[in-house]
Amino acid sequence: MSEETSSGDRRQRFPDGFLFGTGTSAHQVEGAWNTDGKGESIWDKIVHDRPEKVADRTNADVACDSYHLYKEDVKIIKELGFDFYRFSISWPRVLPTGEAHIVNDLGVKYYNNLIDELLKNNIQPMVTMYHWDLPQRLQDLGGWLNPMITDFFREYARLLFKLFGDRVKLWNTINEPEMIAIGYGNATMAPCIKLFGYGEYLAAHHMLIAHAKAYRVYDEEFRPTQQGRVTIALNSMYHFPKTESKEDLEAAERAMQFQLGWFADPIYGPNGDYPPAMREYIDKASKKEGRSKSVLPTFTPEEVKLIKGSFDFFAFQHYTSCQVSDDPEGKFQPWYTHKYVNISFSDCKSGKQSSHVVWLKEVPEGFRKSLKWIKDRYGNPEVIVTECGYGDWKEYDGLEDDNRINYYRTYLEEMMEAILEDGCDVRGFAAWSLLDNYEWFEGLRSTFGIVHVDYSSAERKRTPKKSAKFFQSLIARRTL
Ligand code: PNW
Repeated sequence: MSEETSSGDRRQRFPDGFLFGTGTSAHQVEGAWNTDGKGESIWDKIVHDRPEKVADRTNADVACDSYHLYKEDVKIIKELGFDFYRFSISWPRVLPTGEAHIVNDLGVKYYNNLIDELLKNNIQPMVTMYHWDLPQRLQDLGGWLNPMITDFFREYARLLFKLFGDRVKLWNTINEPEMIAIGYGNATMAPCIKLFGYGEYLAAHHMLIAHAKAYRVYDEEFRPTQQGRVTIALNSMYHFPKTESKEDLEAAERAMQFQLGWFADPIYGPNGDYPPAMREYIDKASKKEGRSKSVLPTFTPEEVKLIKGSFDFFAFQHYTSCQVSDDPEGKFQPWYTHKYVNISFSDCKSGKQSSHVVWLKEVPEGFRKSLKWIKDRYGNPEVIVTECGYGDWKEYDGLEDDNRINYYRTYLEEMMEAILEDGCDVRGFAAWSLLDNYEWFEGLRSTFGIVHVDYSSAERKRTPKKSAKFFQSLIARRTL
């Protein structure tokens, strides 16, 4: 066999033990929004009160109806051959008021059924505790701005470990804290609070502490007997510099620190603290704004100890990349608080835009570079890619979803390069999403599923797309 062939083969075969999964989240698929004692979440409330915020004015009252049809979902996951299923637990379904002293037994029963059904079919559950659907009552108490939330979350986490930890061995505490924080800054996500340049930092601060408290509860009370693994799920784009100038290179690195480093540095970094670029630029901006104190909070020494190292692996979520140039003036740009950067999606180097979802440029090499960034910055932690996927407006998506297949193929190729050439320790990959589900303020307009859901049928008929078959054969052969 020639060398070229053997390296070619090597490149295409996934490492032994590599795990393939697929994911959904509670609000996006379950429906049954007020069934069997479930409490109201902030997403239930906002789309009911302000339907004009949703692209097609739909809500998730029924969604994919997975609350009733979960057995069908499991059957499809099994048929496609996935090793694990990443789903989230709706906090208000288990604890209608958010506080742990009032448990909704029927909600607990639903998740017990789902977990048991998965295990019966040899599919490992990976559970996200919080995928954005905060109990509305906790929001009324201030949500993630109120420091009390860190204890509410710890008690919720403790209950989940106690109820499900005998069978669930992979846990994500919080899904994409950056996206949640944005809901307290520029209001593009529930709870849609406009405290731009302040609220997002405070919400993020409490999420980091809440995550760490949950992690420590596991360490102290459950790990010895349950032996599972716990982490937080962090999203990031890759930020390419616009030019090779020193300023743009620094701006691109700064933007990585501001997005991924915001949450990853305190947990995975050596100091248990926010990244240096955030400290420097936010402190500087706060001064410029005339404040006596920075809007970026500081951790106490006890909090540093709590947060630093609160992970068992790195759960990474990636979709797209962007292009960054330096902005010395730091002009106002929603999303990019205090970064002093200009960000552009449309200009991103080699990216291809086949999707109508504006932020979803296909830049597969950005995936490889992100994984390398994680390796270099955090000492090559074990990574599971917990979300990556392709969506389009539903009229352009369909059962013959070649664009989605191309996206997955090229992204997975780059992931293999990261593993084999760059030495990144990537152990798993979860396709987002199993189903065409409720896409937050996009409503049902854009679809990310590898399985089509027919919203005109009461039974929400599920039909695997071509991309589902792509995964089926990929998983069967463990080869690209
Ligand atoms: C994910 N980006 O968020 C969410 O976790 C899912 O619930 C959602 O359905 C999915 O996106 C598709 O929109 C993202 O930076 C966060 O490119 C960040 C990015 C993309 C998606």
